Amino acid sequence: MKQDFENIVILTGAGISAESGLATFRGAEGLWEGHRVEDVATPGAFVADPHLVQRFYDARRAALSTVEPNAAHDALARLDAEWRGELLIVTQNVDDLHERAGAKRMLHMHGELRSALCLGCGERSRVEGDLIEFPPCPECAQQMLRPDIVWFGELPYEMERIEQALMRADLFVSIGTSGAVYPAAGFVQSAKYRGAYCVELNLDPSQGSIFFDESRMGPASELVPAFVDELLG
Ligand code: BV8
Repeated sequence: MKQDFENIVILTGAGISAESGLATFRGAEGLWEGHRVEDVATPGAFVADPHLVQRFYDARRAALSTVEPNAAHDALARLDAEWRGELLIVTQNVDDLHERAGAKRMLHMHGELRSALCLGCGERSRVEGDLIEFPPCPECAQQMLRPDIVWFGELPYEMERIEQALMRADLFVSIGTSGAVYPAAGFVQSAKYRGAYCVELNLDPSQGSIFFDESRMGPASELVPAFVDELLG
């Protein structure tokens, strides 16, 4: 791998948190924590059965206190701290493992379990416990808090900031994602189009593997620390 990179964009997906014990989306038979994605991760699902959806996200939020960042999260946090050029970690994950590992230059394009969105006033607020009881919004006191998660059919967060970073990147790294969901799955094509060197670190080839200059297969906890060592040379 050439070494004179300046500006890095890193896209992460559920695979980077798998070794911490959090389920990925495309596990056995396409069921996700026992649910079909369309039954729990769409605005229609929330309208149809708000309690099912709240319970689904309450359970995943509660699970955060039972897991820890793994060596891959730690390696990216080290890279974030030591990399003198531009760096942006764009995670599709809604867990808090990147920030708990110490990552700073990062964003959650699909929202966060630890955040709630008020359907009354539109404010986002930190949430520790459950939303199933519809607690009052800290901003407007209305009891209309939903998970602050970008569901299918909803616009991901900070797309402008992501596009800007992709325009300036000379290295794009995709870690632990199947490349199944857009717009995230299209970032490699944007990066490639602008001449970035594109590397994929994954347990098995993603749907966009053909767009990458390099695909390294294996568990993130092994591949990512080694890759960061290479970059920090
Ligand atoms: C939008 C939050 C428009 C939920 C998520 C056709 C073309 C283009 C788009 C579409 C289309 N048809 C429909 C669409 C739109 C849709 C889409 O892409 N659908 C897909 C199914 C085709 N996209 C959307 O709806 C997006 N919004 O398009 O908005 C718009 C425009 C204007 C105005 C309004 C709207 C929003 C999508 C966001 C949905 N929310 N997450 C939650 O978490 O509860 S998506 C969710 O699945 C993830 O966030 C991620 O983005 C996606 C894929 O999951 P992965 O993270 O990749 O995980 P997965 O299990 O799939 O793969 C794990 C990988 O890790 C595997 O490759 C595995 O090999 C690897 N792995 C496993 N273990 C390890 C490992 N790797 C390393 N080490 C290990 N140990």
